Amino acid sequence: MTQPADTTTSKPPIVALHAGGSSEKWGRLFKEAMPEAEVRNWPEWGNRDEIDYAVAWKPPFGLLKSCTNLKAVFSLGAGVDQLITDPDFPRHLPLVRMIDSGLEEGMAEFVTLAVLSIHRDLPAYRLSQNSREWEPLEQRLTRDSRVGILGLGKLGTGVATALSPFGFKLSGWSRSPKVVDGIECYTGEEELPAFLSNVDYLVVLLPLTDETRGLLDGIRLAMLPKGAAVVNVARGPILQIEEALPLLQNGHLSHLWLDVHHVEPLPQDHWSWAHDKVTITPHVAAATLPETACGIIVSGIREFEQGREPANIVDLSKGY
Ligand code: NDP
Ligand code: OXD
Repeated sequence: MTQPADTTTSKPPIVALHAGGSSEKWGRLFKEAMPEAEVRNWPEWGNRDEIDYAVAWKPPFGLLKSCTNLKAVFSLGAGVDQLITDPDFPRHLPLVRMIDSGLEEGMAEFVTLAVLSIHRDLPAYRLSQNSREWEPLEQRLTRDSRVGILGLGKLGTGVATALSPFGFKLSGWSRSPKVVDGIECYTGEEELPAFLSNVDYLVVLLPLTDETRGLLDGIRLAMLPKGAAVVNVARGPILQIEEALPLLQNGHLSHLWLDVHHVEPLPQDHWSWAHDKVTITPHVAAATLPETACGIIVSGIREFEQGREPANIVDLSKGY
């Protein structure tokens, strides 16, 4: 456990943002939500020793270490691998991850879209359209189709809730045992083969950790029933994409929907761009929107300032 820093000072906090994309909007909304703070937007971080809180998505390695008096780091993502893989990440500090209704809604929407698209053969119809072929395919019932969610956390359970009204058979896999109404729950490595062998559409929503990196190798993917599809919206390195290729080629896997990739942006020359059985999206399943997320971070900073710890502190020993 991290110790709450001595944060009970009267000095207004200095908050440094490294938001990537819409940083101007983040800066503006942050200043509105926390007028008492001094908000510094990257690259204008000024004297780094003065910074109290860093709020970041994917800062350059070493940047956080150079802020010597930080009280806490806030991840702009639900995942934190992009921060803690920095060998110089200040591991003694509390790291707060993003849990936000906007993110949960976005993910539920996106995975529903992906699963329904595959279930209703949209990728195949796109190919037929490209070659002007009128080729109706046999429709399957949702109640005969099984969706398995790897990772039954905040986003995984939200996805299950969104898919439930469609009538799919739902299952999930997590590290600790769970009982969730309407979801057949599997736990731990020993139950992974049983879980995989009962899944037609596999949704990957695990954090990237030492335990999950490369988890979906050729052997585990082959445990899926013939014709299964995989939707990876977690992190690229969880799926061993080169080991998935032969299974796509021999028809064991029917489709891969890849929102996340080993290298992002996905290199121009990667085979997956042009594969008929692969849908590529550019890591857009669920964005952290400043409109909903700013207030959450500000509340977290205020908790620290009052000598308390906010919820959602990452357990660095588990990596998520
Ligand atoms: P949570 O921490 O809430 O949930 C993670 C789930 O994975 C938990 O159920 C956890 O089990 C399970 N898990 C972790 N390690 C293991 C393991 N070794 N074996 C079995 N189960 C394991 O995370 P979120 O749901 O908030 O987010 C999931 C991931 O989604 C993020 O880490 C991020 O990588 C990705 N993401 C992708 C986005 C995109 O746009 N593509 C957007 C947002 C997030 P337990 O419940 O027992 O702890
Ligand atoms: C996240 C992401 O982790 O957007 O939030 O990938």
